[in-house]
Amino acid sequence: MSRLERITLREIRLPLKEPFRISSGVVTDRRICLLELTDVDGTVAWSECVAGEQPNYSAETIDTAWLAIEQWLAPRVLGASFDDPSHVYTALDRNIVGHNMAKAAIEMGCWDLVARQRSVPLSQLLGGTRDRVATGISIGIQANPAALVQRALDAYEAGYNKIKLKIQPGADVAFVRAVREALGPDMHLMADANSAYTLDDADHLVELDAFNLIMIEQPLGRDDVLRHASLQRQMTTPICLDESITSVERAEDMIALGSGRIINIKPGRVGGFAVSKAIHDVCELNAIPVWCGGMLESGIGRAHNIALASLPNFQLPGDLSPSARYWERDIVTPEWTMDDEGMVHVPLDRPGIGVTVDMDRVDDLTVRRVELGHSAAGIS
Ligand code: OSB
Ligand code: MG
Repeated sequence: MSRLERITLREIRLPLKEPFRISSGVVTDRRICLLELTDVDGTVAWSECVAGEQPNYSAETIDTAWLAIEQWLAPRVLGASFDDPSHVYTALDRNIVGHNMAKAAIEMGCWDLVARQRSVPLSQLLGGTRDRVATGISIGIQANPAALVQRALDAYEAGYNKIKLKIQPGADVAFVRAVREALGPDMHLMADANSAYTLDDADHLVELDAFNLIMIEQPLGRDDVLRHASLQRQMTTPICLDESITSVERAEDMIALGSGRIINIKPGRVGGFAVSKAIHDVCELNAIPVWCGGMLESGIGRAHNIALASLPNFQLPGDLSPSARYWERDIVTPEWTMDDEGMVHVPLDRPGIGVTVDMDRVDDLTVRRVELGHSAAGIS
């Protein structure tokens, strides 16, 4: 990889078409941190930091990530050149605890940069084997079962290959039952609790076994694997872990303990593509299917997710909905769409992430910007 000269950090504000509610909070307007990475030859790459507005999904927020990137992480890579993008994570992780989403933003930007330097699509650089990825939708918590059924019917009509329903105590069994009855037995349905339950709720959660869900995502604590193993022994529905899997080691723990049978890989949550690939590989060896989760990304983060989801063990539809599901207008061209089989196409005809950043739109939406250089370049 040629030397990295500059990282421009930007915060943009992007309003969601409608608020997105999970058990731990609601998002109305996304505050998104974008990274523009420039190498010594003037090649430009992009990435997105998926940290949220509030520390309700993980400890990180856009503000902590901004600080971590500016103060500790960017100086590790600026002015450096790596033999291979898979080495960047190691450099970022040494003696810096946590901040996975901040690390991932830099690391994934370096993968895009190398893909562009080598003139290959990001999917190819990562080892992707698919040219289309099955698309699912994640539907936020609604006020009542009827409202949720309406959303689910709309998603079914739109052609999604999987429908994920956010649940929480008080909005679970009756809500899931109503959707299953409305959509029939064949639709791939799942529920995501975002850690809203404890093991004391096991008998209640077992009631969800009646609805033939393809999985239940993260019912228990965000850092737990032990109690999930106990719950999995009590439920027939496969458990999928999201929040709990922050490293390859946690994926190995899940497999060894039987805490779940599926993993949702979000590259931001685990520190980037190198760790995502390692988790993908360890799961493949152990016959654990994975799928790519989402964090309400703009078209830039979505491009990275889609490239990752083109790897072979991404066997289940990802939370990779088209741009129009989230935004009035995305910040990339072309916008992300799905075909009439509910598949998103992996851009294989262009180097890097495969979409163009709409700079006018980004400039319009930018509320904060900082340029990070290295001392040899005189702008540190
Ligand atoms: O748990 O998967 C989750 C969004 C924000 C925080 C956590 C989650 C989600 C989603 C969104 O489910 C999926 C998407 O980006 O469409
Ligand atoms: Mg989840």
